[in-house]
Amino acid sequence: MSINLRTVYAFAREMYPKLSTEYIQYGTAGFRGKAEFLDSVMFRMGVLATLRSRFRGGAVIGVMITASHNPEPDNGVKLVDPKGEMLDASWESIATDLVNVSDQDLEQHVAKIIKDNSIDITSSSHVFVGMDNRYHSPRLLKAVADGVIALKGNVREFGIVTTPMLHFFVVAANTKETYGKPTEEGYYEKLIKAFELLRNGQLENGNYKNNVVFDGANGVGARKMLQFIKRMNKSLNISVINQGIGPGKINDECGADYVKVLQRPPISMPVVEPFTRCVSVDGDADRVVYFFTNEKGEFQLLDGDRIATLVAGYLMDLVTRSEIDLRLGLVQTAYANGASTDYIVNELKFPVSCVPTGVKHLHHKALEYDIGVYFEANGHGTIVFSDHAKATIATASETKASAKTLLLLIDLINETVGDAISDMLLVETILNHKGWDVKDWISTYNDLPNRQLKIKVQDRNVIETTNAERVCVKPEGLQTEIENVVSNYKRGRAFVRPSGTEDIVRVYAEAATKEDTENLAYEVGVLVQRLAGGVGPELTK
Ligand code: G16
Repeated sequence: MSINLRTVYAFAREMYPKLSTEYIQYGTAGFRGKAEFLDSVMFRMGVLATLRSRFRGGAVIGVMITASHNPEPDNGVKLVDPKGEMLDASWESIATDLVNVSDQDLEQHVAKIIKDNSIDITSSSHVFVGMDNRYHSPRLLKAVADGVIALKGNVREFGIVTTPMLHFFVVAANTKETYGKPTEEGYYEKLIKAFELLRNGQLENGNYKNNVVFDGANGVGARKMLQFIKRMNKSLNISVINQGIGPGKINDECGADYVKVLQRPPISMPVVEPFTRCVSVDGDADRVVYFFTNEKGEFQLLDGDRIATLVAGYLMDLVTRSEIDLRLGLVQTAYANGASTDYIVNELKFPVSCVPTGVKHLHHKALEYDIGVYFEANGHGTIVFSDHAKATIATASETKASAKTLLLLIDLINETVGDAISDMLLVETILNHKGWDVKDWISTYNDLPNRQLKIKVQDRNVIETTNAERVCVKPEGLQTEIENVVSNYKRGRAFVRPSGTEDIVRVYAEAATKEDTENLAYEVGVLVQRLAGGVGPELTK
């Protein structure tokens, strides 16, 4: 096969010219921004994925077109490496350089990537592409596909799928179907089979009732959940709201991010009995949170920390009962509620580590354990099992029922990345086995009141952090001022960091009471506005 890099330039010039010279940065989960400026980014990511596939000996690389939790006008791209993880950190700067180079320099720049990484450009390459249901996604998908075609790679399009489905397909193909079949049906089949075997005909148990309300955020998760329902043997009654039909916009007043950050139910919530389990996923269905209202009509959230603690406790119990010796660990970020960390360390006696925001960081840390549980407070996470863990569990399952359960759980869990639907089915399984309702679940510990703010600044990169984002090192003086403010609040904790997906600075605060938390968040927000170039309206309490 002969490849002429001139073609890459020709495609770029004629079809995907760079419309803006503004520097674009690889963020927490790839590139993200206003959809109208992303055509050239997408074309170049098609090129990059093809090079990456050749670099990895022809393994399948995934490209997902989505802006996940962001508002409808935004779009973005997530790259999936052969084992289902996010693109290796060492290639993030290659990606950034590639999207920022001018059209004129593109041909030469691609030649340099090929040379620097000793890529055999004539070898085979495979790229899987999927998209969310934003109206601009098909246009951007075509740009990615053209990037692959420009380098004579093989592209397979999956159409509208959730992000975790695309991760699943990539791993399924790269493991020669040991992980599952790389098709939509293969995905549904694997998860539903494991879920129904784990249910074993027991639909209700103790306080556990077999009903759940599912907020699909007007995104692809809603569509796919409807497909699940069609294929499930009535093993769970799921009513889907915010299905993406009609005027509702993706993530607008609904979805996991809205529910978690604003701590309120999504739009279109039907009137339900107090304590009914409700679930919200985000626009590409890779994160999930639970919520309910109590008998006083008060909103109660069960976020990623709650899911992590529920799962960790349950897995530990199964491992103990199976009499096997495996190293379990839990990974969180600075956003984890202090009460959840206390519970994990003091009650569950689980080793816990804290890493920077971004599932890419959590996933890598979790791989250090035999069973690594990772969840961000926003509901993004999964569980990874080492080969040693899988083999040990398989052997034990010949004699122990608890190990048999563990083996089925491995099939239910989408280990490749956080998967809202798989995570939800896992939570439903655990609650069902324990005979728990949300009251039992939430009573395991008391969350500290917490609050997040989004602050607009001129340039969010003036903020730099260290120590897993818990300490701000720039601009100078901001950290000392934050510490001064925090010291006035009982159980106070606060940090600030630039978002890697939105053009804002995030403020997190927690304290002993709700009022203190609101005041602390406000005070820190004002500090950010004053010391980091705030541009938004003045903050009000
Ligand atoms: C992405 C990442 C998450 C991260 C979130 C927010 O989620 O995959 O790990 O927590 O962005 O990141 P930031 O605070 O930097 O904006 P998603 O669901 O938007 O893909």
